[in-house]
Amino acid sequence: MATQQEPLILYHYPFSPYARRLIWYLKLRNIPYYQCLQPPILPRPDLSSHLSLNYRRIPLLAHGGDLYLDTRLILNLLDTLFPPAPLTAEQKTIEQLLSVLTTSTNLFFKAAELLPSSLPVMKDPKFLKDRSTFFPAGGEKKTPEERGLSRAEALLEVQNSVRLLEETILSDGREWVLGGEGPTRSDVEGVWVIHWLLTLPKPHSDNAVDPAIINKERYPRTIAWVNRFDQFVGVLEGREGKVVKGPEAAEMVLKGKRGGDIGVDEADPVVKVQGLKKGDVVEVFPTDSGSAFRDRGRLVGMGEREVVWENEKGVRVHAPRLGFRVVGVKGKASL
Ligand SMILES: N[C@@H](CCC(=O)N[C@@H](CS)C(=O)NCC(=O)O)C(=O)O
Repeated sequence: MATQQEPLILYHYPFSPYARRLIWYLKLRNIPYYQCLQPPILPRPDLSSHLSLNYRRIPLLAHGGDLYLDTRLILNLLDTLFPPAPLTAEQKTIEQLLSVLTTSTNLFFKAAELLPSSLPVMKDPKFLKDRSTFFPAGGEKKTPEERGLSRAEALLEVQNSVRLLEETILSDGREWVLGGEGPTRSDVEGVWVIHWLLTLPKPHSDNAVDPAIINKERYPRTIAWVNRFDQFVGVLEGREGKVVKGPEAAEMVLKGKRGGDIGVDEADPVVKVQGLKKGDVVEVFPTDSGSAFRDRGRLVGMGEREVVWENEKGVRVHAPRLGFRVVGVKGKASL
């Protein structure tokens, strides 16, 4: 692993709810970072041309010459580089289960389905075309009735996650998920999807989430917690990362110190079934969304938590194992 002193560069665009997970956490922990702002739709030459990356999802975090994909892996990296106060086993369980609830289920896709057509971006043909192949069901043509039913079911799923919080972790009236004086990673893990929908500007938030279904009379603790969190992070001024342009960011990454030497675990089931070895050419891509955007490189490391490869520009790319496929490219061994 590169050293903690290597710069962190966050590639993102501000209205990405996934990116907010990281920005809030960086600010809560007062971790210094740079930010390289990206357009909300493709192309993103700062990544595709400058760093030879095909992966299309936002956000990404560079740490020296290592590029980390996916907020699940990135939050774990930040906790390795900047260890937080130790948690009890019970607290860690809450944090991890909230992460699973919001990042490893279909909750985000359901919430995205609730984005109302009143939002300007949802009227932008370029945005709609760009996203039509991003979501798993993006290409499906639906009648207005089918769309209405599907949105109703999506609302039910979001409501279910709100009720879960109301009836479990927040049920004793605590201010923050782990108790204590302020929010922690556990709050970030739990809040971001519902915060996204409820803080859309009016009237879009009411169009997204029917106020007759999700409101402070029905879910007083959860709604108060979302508002409390929003206010807390809203005043963490002066902690914004310095903005760097793509070419400057790329130079920092390409000259950055590289880590990622975790070795290839021969006992790993995916390594074993394909007979993968260090240096083999692999293709890696996410299986839940944006799966058409695939990267190739030489395998550097593979273990139960992450896969690491080096691409043609020498960037060490890290992806989590869950939700990503690693396929050996035998016979066609050039990058
Ligand atoms: N599992 C990924 C999901 C990231 C994701 O879906 N991000 C959305 C933005 S919120 C995205 O990339 N949308 C398509 C795009 O921006 O090109 C993570 O945790 O980082």
